[in-house]
Amino acid sequence: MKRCRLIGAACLVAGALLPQQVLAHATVSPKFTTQGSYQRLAFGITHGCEGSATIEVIIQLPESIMGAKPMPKAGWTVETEVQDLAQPYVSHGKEIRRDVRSIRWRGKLLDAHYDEFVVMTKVWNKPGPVAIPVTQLCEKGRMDWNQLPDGSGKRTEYPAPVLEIMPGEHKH
Ligand SMILES: [Cu+2]
Repeated sequence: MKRCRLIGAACLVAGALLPQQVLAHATVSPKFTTQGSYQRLAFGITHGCEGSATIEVIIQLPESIMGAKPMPKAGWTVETEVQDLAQPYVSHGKEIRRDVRSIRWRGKLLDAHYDEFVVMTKVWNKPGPVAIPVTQLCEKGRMDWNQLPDGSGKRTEYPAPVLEIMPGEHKH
């Protein structure tokens, strides 16, 4: 650390970036929401595949994330995939039997840049953690952010972003 101070600003920057690069991976923001609420989710891509630019971002939505609508993004195409639900639900008085299960953006994000992919959703009326796997395809290579903690307390290499649904009142 003393040596760092002597080297100055460049060292401070490196020190600040390093842990974040190790920990950040693919992220979801916010990390907490309330059961039954409408929630904007922003998925962050913090780096490419070992330096290679990201060209596709695919988000897999579990059934606890309902009525997903991706926000269009300049420079990127977006596609949604709809599937039959195991558990239909009622929204605005209508039974919903099929819902968006994956969203795919195609474009280009350099390793040196950061970007966010935004989805409007409604979370189901039940508290608990929800893992939302993200796949990142690069010009060279891919990364599947789909690992869940194994309970050992060890850090996983490719953790899935996790949204924590908290108990509480929801208003419509
Ligand atoms: Cu990472």
